[in-house]
Amino acid sequence: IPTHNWSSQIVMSHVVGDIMKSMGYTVEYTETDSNAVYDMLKTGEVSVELEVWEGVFGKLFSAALESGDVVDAGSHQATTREEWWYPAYVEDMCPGLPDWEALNSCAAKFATSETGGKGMFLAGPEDWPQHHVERIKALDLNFEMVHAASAEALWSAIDEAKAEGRALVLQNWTPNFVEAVHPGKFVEFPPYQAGCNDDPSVGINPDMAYDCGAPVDGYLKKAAWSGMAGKWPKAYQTLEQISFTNAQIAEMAKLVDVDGMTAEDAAAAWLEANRSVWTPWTQ
Ligand code: TMO
Repeated sequence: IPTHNWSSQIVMSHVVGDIMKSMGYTVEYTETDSNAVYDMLKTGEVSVELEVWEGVFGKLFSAALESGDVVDAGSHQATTREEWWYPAYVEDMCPGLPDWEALNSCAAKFATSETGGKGMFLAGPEDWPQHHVERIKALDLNFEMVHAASAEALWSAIDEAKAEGRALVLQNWTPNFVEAVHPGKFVEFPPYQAGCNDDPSVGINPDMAYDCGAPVDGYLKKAAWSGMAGKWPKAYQTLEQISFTNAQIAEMAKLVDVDGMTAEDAAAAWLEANRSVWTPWTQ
């Protein structure tokens, strides 16, 4: 079971691993890049991926399915959104938000020493391929992308900006613990439509792709190595039944990012508190 660099995915991986262990399976965790994992699934080097977020990984996942070596093990109940986001007080500093067109008129307020006169967009780590640079170009935004080194660096940037009353727009997503802790909103870009990230003619810029926002009710899927169902049929059956809600996933993130638990302890606590949710999946 591969783990990545955001808390809900790590906790969920341990939750599912512990469920598989309760069924008698042997489980090993391996920390991997969240892009590379789609190739690792093709060879069975990893068996599952528990959080395939449409906005960031949809393209990689579709390509992996086409290879025939990766299968779609179904969707979680949760729907997802991964998008530029700002803490609520920023709206007073940049009237017109959450509409994206407001960003350029206040770009200077988002500027840092790193970005000169341009606004800074603080993106997540490099292995979350969301094509922000392409979008900045396609929508002619006076912004420059800077990568945060980790998810934790995104959260401390919110705390620092808040303490200093500075404008900040950064990568965020839902479900996440952030919504319970920091009031704020996603930027409303031109709505996502099929093809806008591939076909220049689709979307408001006739010459460029990526001229749209991320899906607002994206899927969250489970993926598996195509050999899993044959090798461990019962485990695969359980994987197909596993389905977490937005609230459950936000809670998994909170146990680590707010309560400071380790992923292992968070998974154990979650399983203990939610026995009636997961035991039917093992039957
Ligand atoms: C994949 N992520 C939830 C970090 O956008």
